[in-house]
Amino acid sequence: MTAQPVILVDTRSGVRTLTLNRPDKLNAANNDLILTLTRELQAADADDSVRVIVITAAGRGFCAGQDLGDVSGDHVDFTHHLNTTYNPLIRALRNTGKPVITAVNGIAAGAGASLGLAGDIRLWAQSAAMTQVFSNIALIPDSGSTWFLPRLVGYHRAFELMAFAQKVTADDALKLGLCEHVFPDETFHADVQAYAERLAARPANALKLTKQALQASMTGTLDDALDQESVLQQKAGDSWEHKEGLSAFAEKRPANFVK
Ligand code: T3D
Repeated sequence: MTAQPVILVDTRSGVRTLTLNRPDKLNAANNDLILTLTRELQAADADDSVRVIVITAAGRGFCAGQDLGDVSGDHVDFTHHLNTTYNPLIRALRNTGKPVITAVNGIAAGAGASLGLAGDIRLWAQSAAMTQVFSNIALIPDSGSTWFLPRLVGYHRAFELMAFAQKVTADDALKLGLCEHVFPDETFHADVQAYAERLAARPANALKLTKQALQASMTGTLDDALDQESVLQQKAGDSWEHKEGLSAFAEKRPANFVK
């Protein structure tokens, strides 16, 4: 029997969808899945036909975190493992200039929760949930959760969610700012595709520069941000996209940002 690919790849209307495909294990992450997803993110970043990247998953789960069947032995070299698997994955996701949508279709646990939080836009299915499950096995949150979560909900709520591995439902995630939209389960993947296609029609260069400015602002001062905006605005203003936007405004028609 041929082994199923751990990541399914599909491209439609400028949207590259990467689907985690270990549904029997709620898409728990083994090395093959993490490294293949990282490579596919880098490939999507390098492909000019791709304007938006979607990460989602097959079956009822999004990602149950580290595949616990793969963890054995008296001493696991966690530092090495994180530095060679999850950390390059989260960096590849954050470093692409293309918008990344994490489309959380079901339970997102442990490193799967971190992956779900790492997108530029987070879309959740109504039955999705997130749990910072790490403390259940006496580990600390990793794969970026200690960075993402307190910035979204504040230090104290992040600590409580982590300490008790509390499950956050989609409705609560929306209130807490852990996702931008919640879609019905029945239409989730179609709704995500439609949303991604709307995003793909937006000006790609301007969005890339916007991501750059926003990400730098997370660690800088207001003065840094003002300086950065003045440099990046020049790059945006010199683009064909900007000329098209101005022409469309003057001609009272929708702008066409897709060449
Ligand atoms: O290695 C390093 O470098 C450190 C990195 C760590 C990163 C991490 O992610 S640590 C956290 C690891 N993940 C977990 O601890 C989560 C374990 N799973 C759960 O707590 C629960 O499964 C869920 C809350 C995610 C979902 O619960 P539920 O009741 O909806 O489903 P279930 O029945 O527990 O799971 C369904 C199947 O998936 C089941 O298999 P079976 O019995 O039907 O054959 C279960 O064993 C499997 N599964 C779920 N999570 C994992 C898993 N198999 C392997 N690894 C998993 N993480």
